[in-house]
Amino acid sequence: MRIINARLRQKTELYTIEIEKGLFSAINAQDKSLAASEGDIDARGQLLCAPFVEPHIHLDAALTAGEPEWNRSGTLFEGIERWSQRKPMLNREDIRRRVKETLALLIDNGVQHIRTHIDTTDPSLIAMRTLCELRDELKDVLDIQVVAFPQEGIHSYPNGEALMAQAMEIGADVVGGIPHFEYTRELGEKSVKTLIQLALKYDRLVDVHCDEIDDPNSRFLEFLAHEAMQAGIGDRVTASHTTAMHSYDNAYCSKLFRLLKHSGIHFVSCPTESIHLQGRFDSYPKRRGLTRVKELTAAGMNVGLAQDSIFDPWYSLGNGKLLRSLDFGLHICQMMGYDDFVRALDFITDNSAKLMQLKNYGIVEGHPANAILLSGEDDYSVLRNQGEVLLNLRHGKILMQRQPSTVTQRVSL
Ligand code: 17E
Ligand code: FE2
Repeated sequence: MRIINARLRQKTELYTIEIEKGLFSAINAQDKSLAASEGDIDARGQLLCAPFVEPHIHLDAALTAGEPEWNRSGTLFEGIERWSQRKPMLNREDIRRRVKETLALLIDNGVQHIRTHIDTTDPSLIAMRTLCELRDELKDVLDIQVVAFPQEGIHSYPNGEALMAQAMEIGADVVGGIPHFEYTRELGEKSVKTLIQLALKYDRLVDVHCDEIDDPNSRFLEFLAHEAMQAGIGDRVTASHTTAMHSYDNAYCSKLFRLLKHSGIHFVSCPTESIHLQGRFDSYPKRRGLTRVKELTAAGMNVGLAQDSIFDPWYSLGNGKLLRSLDFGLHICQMMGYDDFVRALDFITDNSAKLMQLKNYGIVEGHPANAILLSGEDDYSVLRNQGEVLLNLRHGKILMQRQPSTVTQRVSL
């Protein structure tokens, strides 16, 4: 199998890409005299890119907005309350149906690698069991990392710590946490210690909802980074949201960045979610509440962008399009320069692949033949036109193909 007339990121010439036994077997600048042959996929000069990576999404809650009640205040805290009303109604079939429907949206939008936070503050752990089951069942179609996420706290929820350990036994890939939501600062710190211990014991990655609040005094990030550094696992740790960093004093932030850099931890920001949930206790001016994506990136740290929610108690829009999250993120963080645009897709591809520690990611000879074809020639044009995903290819097989939309009629000008 062969893909011809493909453009690759950061390259100007056209490429021919050969696929054998599900792997990229040859990637070469295209000979001008090349003639198409039967069975070729003709990329028509469009961008062939590594699949999009969704490093932070709550699949257990997806498609439950309004059940049984809508989040009317638009705060994170009301979202947690609404979700706790929905939790007792969870069952395997309900979860499987919603998760599959959401995964279909993600596949249609070019995603093949997903990290999902699954709530462990449920004595039945039904969502955890069901997601681990689906992860294994669907491994030929998607890579899914399941995070054991204690939505109502590790030390502020009955048996919270035991439930986390149980989730690790069931097979969670990543240890989560929510220190800013624990009852006290002390319990928040204790929860970070506990989750790092769990990660060491079970040899898992870490991804913490950290300081998702506008409180400038919420400083669990420094604690997490330090604990990760002390344990020697900084590269295996991600701090998600860190929205309080938006409100930190610049002097404190400057000192904090030194530690963050030394620790080697990664970051995830969820632009649509944070612009919606944060700043809710402000009148005017209203804080944007996104973490400092621009400054973290400029300081050489790794940040991925994510959707967080699709039609759930926290966020009642969302459609699987990471290009939309990217668009919002660049605007809100004022990353609107030429240099930002020409590498923009890093935020929804390589950066997130790195924090998820994906192996063999990228269009490289010998790697699994996983790629998407985007309408647009490069990062800039795909971003500007919110390019469509025309093809989603995994191990050389087509997961999804779409006819590009075309205007069929236009007034003469
Ligand atoms: N739970 C949470 O604590 N924060 C979020 N942004 C979502 C769920 C979506
Ligand atoms: Fe989240």
